[in-house]
Amino acid sequence: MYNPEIETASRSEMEALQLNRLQQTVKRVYENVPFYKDKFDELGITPEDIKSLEDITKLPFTKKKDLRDQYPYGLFAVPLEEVNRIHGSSGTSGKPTVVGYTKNDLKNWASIVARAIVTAGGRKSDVFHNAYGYGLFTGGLGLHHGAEELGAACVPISGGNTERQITVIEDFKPRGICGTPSYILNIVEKMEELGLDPRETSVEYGIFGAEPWSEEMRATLEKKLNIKAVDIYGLSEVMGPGVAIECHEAQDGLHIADDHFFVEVLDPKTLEPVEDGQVGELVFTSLTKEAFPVIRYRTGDIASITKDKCTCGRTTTRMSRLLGRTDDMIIVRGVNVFPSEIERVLLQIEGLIPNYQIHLVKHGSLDSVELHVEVENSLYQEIGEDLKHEKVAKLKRNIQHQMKSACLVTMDVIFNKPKSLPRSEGKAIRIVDKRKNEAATV
Ligand code: DLL
Repeated sequence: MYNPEIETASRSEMEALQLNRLQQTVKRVYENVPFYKDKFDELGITPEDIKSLEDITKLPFTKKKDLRDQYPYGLFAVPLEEVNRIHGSSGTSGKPTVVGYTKNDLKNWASIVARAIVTAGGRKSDVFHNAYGYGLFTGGLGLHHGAEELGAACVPISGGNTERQITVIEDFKPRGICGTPSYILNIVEKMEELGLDPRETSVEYGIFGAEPWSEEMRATLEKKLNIKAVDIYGLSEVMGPGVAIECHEAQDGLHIADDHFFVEVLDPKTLEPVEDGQVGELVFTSLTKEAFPVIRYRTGDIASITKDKCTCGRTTTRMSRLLGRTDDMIIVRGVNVFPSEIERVLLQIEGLIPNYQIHLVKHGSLDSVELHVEVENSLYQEIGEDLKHEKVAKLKRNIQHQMKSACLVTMDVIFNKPKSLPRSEGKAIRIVDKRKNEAATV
């Protein structure tokens, strides 16, 4: 473990640390961010009212809209002179949401990510191939400074230029790799196309996240690359990558860095807490951030948590793989469908390439779902352009049947040639909402 004292602390030790840091954070925002001061005043509370961790429920929520309204610097709790780095996340609506870090914040973030890399099975001696995009997005620089803090040799290749990625992997011999699961799969496909065996590379573990992915996608990546793949979670508003990560030992839930982030799981409708183990919206309060503290940030991400000790020995809170987002749930004729459920089912079906898109369309006044899938090379060679081939019809019936039993919705299936759907270099676009004529990244 990178930081055993923290990672195996007893619940009461951790809660004492969290309370102390929460009180400091609340004081910091009250004194330095007019937006929060006004909200506290409206609710008639002051920092002194936070006497226990349970008192967090007295505090107001923060939402993405608040970040947009305060664009660009309205939620910063320090003057710009003290800000050392600025990141942003690209919203669908044009302007990015802006977040900032002091020197201290960057130090903390680097050590959180160093801890995360060790949790994933990384070591100081590793060469670490970083295929997350460098830029306003927190993925590239977040993993970069974590790897460097650990003492690993970070290869800052960023996303894109896939053939070059392959040369660099072959020549630099990384033990660890990170990127979005869809982009790593894209690299794997390219290797196969070039006649290389992805199982033969030096890579032993992968740190994948920043977009929804399923257990089936994990199985695919682990098999194709002969590696251990762990899930990393984070969001720019709360810090960036490293808020939580799976351990390579158990791969059973993502360990949250409890000493820096306080998590609540709430029913997204009532905003009441749900029991541990129950699914709800993740809400995070930062505990150490100076430049951009967030109070009860509603992530829109859906998961459950457990405080049970993990078999790896860590005692930190663990969150489940994300089940979806409150805003990406597809509602088709009254039935709720999570895109991740669609992926789970699709990736188990033989004859398909693990790349797909979900198109939401309107037939008359009714919403329906079109699944755009690619047939596997061998099948394509057999059927050619004949999409009416009996084998295709059979595959279609099979997909529709399995989707109907898993998601309770009949979906149309559109077959495509191998490698004809878009490939991602970062976050994949899985849902195309043709009802509104726009693409949504989820
Ligand atoms: O995606 C930070 C990150 C970088 C995480 C690299 C992991 C690795 P944003 O661009 O602000 O930040 O997007 C955050 O992405 O609210 C989730 O909906 C989604 N997301 C992040 N990690 C995962 C994951 C980065 N492991 C938003 N599984 C979050 C599913 C994820 N979704």
